[in-house]
Amino acid sequence: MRQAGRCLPEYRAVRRRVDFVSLCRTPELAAQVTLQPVDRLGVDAAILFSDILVPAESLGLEVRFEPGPVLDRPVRSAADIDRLRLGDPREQVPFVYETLRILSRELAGRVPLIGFAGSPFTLSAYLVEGRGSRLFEQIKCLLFGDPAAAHRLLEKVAGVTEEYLLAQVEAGAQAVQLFDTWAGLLGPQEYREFGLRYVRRIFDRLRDRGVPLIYFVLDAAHLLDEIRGCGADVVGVDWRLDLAEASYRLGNRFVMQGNLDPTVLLAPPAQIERRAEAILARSGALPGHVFNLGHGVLPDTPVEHVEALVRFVRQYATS
Ligand code: 1CP
Repeated sequence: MRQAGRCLPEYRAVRRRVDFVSLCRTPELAAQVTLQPVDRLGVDAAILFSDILVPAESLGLEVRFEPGPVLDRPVRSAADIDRLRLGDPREQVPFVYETLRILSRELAGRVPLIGFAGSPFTLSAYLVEGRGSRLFEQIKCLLFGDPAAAHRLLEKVAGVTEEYLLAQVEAGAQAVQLFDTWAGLLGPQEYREFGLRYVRRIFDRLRDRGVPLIYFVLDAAHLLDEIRGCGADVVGVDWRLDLAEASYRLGNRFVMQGNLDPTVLLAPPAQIERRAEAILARSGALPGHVFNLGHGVLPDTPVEHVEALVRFVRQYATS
């Protein structure tokens, strides 16, 4: 459950002392907050504490967080794209790998450790827009206005992302997840051209590393035929889709991850259990199921509600 830490008082206590970027860059602290949701909530996996914008540093870009990512100098022109350098993330963001090494030691197999990155399209959407956006018009202007330059950008971002993830596996990540949060803004044809092919390339490169490959796409209903060819082992979707129907449309060849609406966690526990049960009751027909939220935990979520959900899912799974 990504960003689960944000609803924890112990995470907020750490954040009162250090800003988000310093937290990501300080391996002992990043490892500490990675473990908080595992210890407090009893979830089945630990997800590296970092952000999808962290590897932007490997391309020579500066990012601030307020709390969402902001680039004061976004990538807008063909010249900006050609200026991006292709650094080795092991040298540019060594703290990510140190955090993973500390975590593999401390977890010692207690729960699997998941590394992650943004997809080339989703990361590029932030690099070009300069911040979060509802429609991400700037990246779309680039795709439609200068497709050749867009491909040069996606190519560079995919190259850095590939290395970034390979090095995470070398440092101890036991599964990797690619977040394609904004792919749903594309139509199927544009997704095939600017999204899917770079995702596929990354998963192809990681396949022989022997770790499960997870692909999360928000708002994916119109892209399922394409996503079938993504090359991952697990596909995560949000609550807008029925898991069994999504699995069928994906050819029943993926373990499915998801897909409780995180807003449900604001309702009383009895209602949370009702909604979670509806998902679990249908999961028997799936090739495999990783119960999760359909998107990140909302910051105002009461911790007791998340605890109640984890207890309920665990009980259901063993009953
Ligand atoms: O559990 C964890 O905390 C793991 C670490 C994690 C992950 C996996 C963070 C920490 N961010 C992410 C991924 C991420 N970051 C995504 C993909 C998520 C998904 O689709 O499920 C995206 C789109 C981002 C970009 C981002 N960073 C946002 C989104 C808002 C926007 O403006 O578009 C935000 C709020 C951030 C900052 C951030 N990242 C992570 C945290 C805990 C925070 C909040 C910082 C704070 O207030 O402490």
